[in-house]
Amino acid sequence: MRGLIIRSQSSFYTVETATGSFTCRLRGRLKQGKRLGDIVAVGDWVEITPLPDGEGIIESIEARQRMLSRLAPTPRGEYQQIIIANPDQAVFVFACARPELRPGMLDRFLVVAEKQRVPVLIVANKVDLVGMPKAENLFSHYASLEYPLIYASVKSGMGTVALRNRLIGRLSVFAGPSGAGKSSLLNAIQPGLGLAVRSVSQATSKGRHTTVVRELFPLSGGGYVADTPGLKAMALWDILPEELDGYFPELRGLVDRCQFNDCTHTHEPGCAILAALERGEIHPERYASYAKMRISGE
Ligand SMILES: Nc1nc2c(ncn2[C@@H]2O[C@H](COP(=O)(O)OP(=O)(O)OP(=O)(O)O)[C@@H](O)[C@H]2O)c(=O)[nH]1
Ligand SMILES: [Mg+2]
Ligand SMILES: [Zn+2]
Repeated sequence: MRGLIIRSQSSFYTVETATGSFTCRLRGRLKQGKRLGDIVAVGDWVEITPLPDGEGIIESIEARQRMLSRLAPTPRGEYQQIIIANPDQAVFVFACARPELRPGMLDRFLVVAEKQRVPVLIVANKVDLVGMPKAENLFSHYASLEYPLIYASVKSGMGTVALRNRLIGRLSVFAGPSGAGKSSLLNAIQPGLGLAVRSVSQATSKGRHTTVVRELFPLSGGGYVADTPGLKAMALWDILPEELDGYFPELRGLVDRCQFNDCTHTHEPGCAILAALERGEIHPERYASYAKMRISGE
């Protein structure tokens, strides 16, 4: 029987199938051998053998389409921790004000999503606090990079229908600074949902090693949402300095035109990116984010 892992708690997994949900453990042989990463995670599709009393055994795990993961250094080598398996999109919620937008933080999130090949949706929330012209001033260049962008206000109701439509039928992982309005948006979409997510993220933030998603919340129209515990998941940094330009959509098409093939695009002569910046073809704040990450190497 095929099912989706919607919750994990120590070595128990809740698997949702066409005929209900089962509390499952992993078949012993899946745990054998040298392990350099998580075997299974929330968001994985698995094959189970049902047992009486709503229990079951996970027999096999389907290949993942994609995942958010991090490499954690251990004495035995790098361990791949899976934050969530098979997300259809990462929804980055940032406020126009309260808290003030930190573009560098959004750019870091976008780089991580690009690296992990997870499609992105940006939500610019709290438009009511600043008005549309200011909101567009802050966010519109992300839309020109072809990131889908929704302007929203929980207060006025702006954008909540559009957001709901983008969530239905998909597995979405939410992230963003505390106070940006993730829980409020989820409540606007489905009453009680934000509260459910919030109580879990508050509970897990007390734990020490809780960077992974523990639970998917179903949407009444189909699909699931997950909250990332705090910002830890998106602050992960396994990116090599020389690959960074590939994770900026507006830079990656230009690098072939730089004079030096090891160009860092920070000071070199004949740099196509610096020239494009000079011509006003690259947003200065985006370039500043790139340069900061490139120079600090994190
Ligand atoms: N003015 C205004 N306030 C909002 C809006 N959306 C949320 N808020 C308020 O912002 C505060 C924080 O909202 P939350 O939904 O708890 O933010 P969060 O992103 O879930 O924060 P964490 O759970 O801490 O990560 C609350 O007081 C909300 O009422 C909005 O569109 N406009
Ligand atoms: Mg919240
Ligand atoms: Zn260059």
